[in-house]
Amino acid sequence: MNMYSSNATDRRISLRNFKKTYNLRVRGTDAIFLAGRTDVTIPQLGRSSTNFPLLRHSYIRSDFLSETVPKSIPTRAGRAFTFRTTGTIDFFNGSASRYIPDGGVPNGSNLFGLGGISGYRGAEGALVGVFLSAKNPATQATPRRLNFTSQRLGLSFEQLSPKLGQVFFIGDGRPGNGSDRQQKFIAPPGATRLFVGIADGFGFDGLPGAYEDNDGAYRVVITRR
Ligand SMILES: [Ca+2]
Ligand SMILES: [Ca+2]
Repeated sequence: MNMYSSNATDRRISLRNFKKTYNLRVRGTDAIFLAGRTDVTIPQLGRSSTNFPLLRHSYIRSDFLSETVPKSIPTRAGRAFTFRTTGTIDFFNGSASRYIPDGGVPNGSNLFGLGGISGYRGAEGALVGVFLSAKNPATQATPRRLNFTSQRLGLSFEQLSPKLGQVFFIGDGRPGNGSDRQQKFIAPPGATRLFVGIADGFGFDGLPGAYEDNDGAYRVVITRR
């Protein structure tokens, strides 16, 4: 093989690997606080487990669902992500109110962190993400939470560089106000995985949990560059 064709092949491969698109379905029960938690087993509804860290309702209804582990895609430091999202989630199953990926009340959620994954302030029930290394986050310090209320980061930022373990707002991936632009999210040093899921709690506040009454899903198309 001559040098020219070898280089051309290498170049094609690197270009092909550069941009990749993933289609994911993020369920209302995909608990972002369980991202990377290989030490946790999700107990059946009505059962308990000493190492299960999420709050549950004190009662069970026939339409309740077990919490689920959020999905992840691979990354490296410095990769840039954009998102296209659709779908709705009902956070109180059977209620008439369905949330879109940008979430409900914009400043309504005020959740604590858990096991190396930060808390979250911002829109209730929005699509959120978290970058992790290959380690179980519970072996790491819980980082400071990001604040997406209108007084702080808001929902219309152009670009965001969250740290490892910091839960971040994604929403519909666009800054709003009719803009066609896509918001850009940059993977931090040490990142090997991007998880997408839901930040829930009773009243979207306090300790994470209250996932069992969440119905529906957001459809998410992720582009990694
Ligand atoms: Ca948005
Ligand atoms: Ca709920």
